Amino acid sequence: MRILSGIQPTGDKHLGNLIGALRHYATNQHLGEAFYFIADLHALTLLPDPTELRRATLSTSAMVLAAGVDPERATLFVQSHVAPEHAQMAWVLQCVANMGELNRMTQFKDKTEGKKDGGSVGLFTYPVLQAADIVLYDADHVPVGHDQKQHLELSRNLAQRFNNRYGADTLVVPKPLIAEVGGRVRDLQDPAKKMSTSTGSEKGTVWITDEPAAVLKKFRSAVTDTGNEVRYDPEAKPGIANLLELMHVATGTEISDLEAEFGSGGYGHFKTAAGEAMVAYLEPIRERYLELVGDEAELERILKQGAARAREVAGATLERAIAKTGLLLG
Ligand code: AQP
Repeated sequence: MRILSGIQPTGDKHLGNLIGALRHYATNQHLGEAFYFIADLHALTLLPDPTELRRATLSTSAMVLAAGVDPERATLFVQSHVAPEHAQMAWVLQCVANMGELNRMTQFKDKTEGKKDGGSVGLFTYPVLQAADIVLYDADHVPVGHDQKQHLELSRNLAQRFNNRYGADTLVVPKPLIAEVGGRVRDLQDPAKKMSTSTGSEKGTVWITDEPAAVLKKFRSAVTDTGNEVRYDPEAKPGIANLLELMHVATGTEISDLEAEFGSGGYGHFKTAAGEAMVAYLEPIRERYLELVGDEAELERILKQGAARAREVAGATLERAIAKTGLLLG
């Protein structure tokens, strides 16, 4: 089994990133050969400040390691360290993709809403680069949050179309790995929305690096639903269901047992308990992160080692795919 997943260096990471993606990186590295990358080419689509992009690439690497990825077991690398392979594969897949299917990508629509210039071309073709990232590593499983389901479906379609045109089994067709619980962590102030770096509310977004007091405060002021019964009902009680899922991840206690414990005790008591559980869950990750982020030389060593392994695998796949297209290999 080959697993691949990427995360953008967009500054601090939130609970959605941790629970929807990062915590699975650590567990999935034991299921097969895992490749995890810091998606700085993707981050460039929003033209971040160059100094900040460099800083965030290292800090996000530290966060992936703090979440439990072992660089001796999994390959951790920065996407731009393998840029020639990713960009070439993306070009080949852009020629296979069509405008209609890219026009349907909801994330592009969300991110360009209200923008007079319609957003960058890179943002539009972002899902094709993502497909290239995946097929280059022959990844059959891609752990992501629910928000990436549509992009994964596109990756599958592009890989299949490439294979139909150029030869069966040239590219591995990937499958998403989405956890049933925690695949969509919601904004604590607006449970109708996902917790998000770019569109979330400050009070409703819990950063992994938040101080314990800030985490507790955000949980205590979480928007809940009408009524006062702590019951898991994502349709009727999305705020409470979100908190129950978060507490389940933080403690390992089954949601039904949490319902039994907190059912009639009132929302206030439950929110405080959920916040305290999250503080305890985040504390070791936060501590490890602070330790790692201060050691740039070690981070650079790990990333260099990862890039060498990534280049080896990506280069071989690219050669195999390009040879089928009729392009003359140099
Ligand atoms: N709310 C979420 N619940 C569960 N999973 C989530 N992910 C993101 N939000 C949630 C998962 O985190 C991984 C990394 O996402 P990314 O590289 O897109 O990182 P980002 O841009 O910093 O995170 P956001 O918040 O997703 O950015 P916006 O909303 O601004 O685009 C992915 O596997 C994703 O599914």
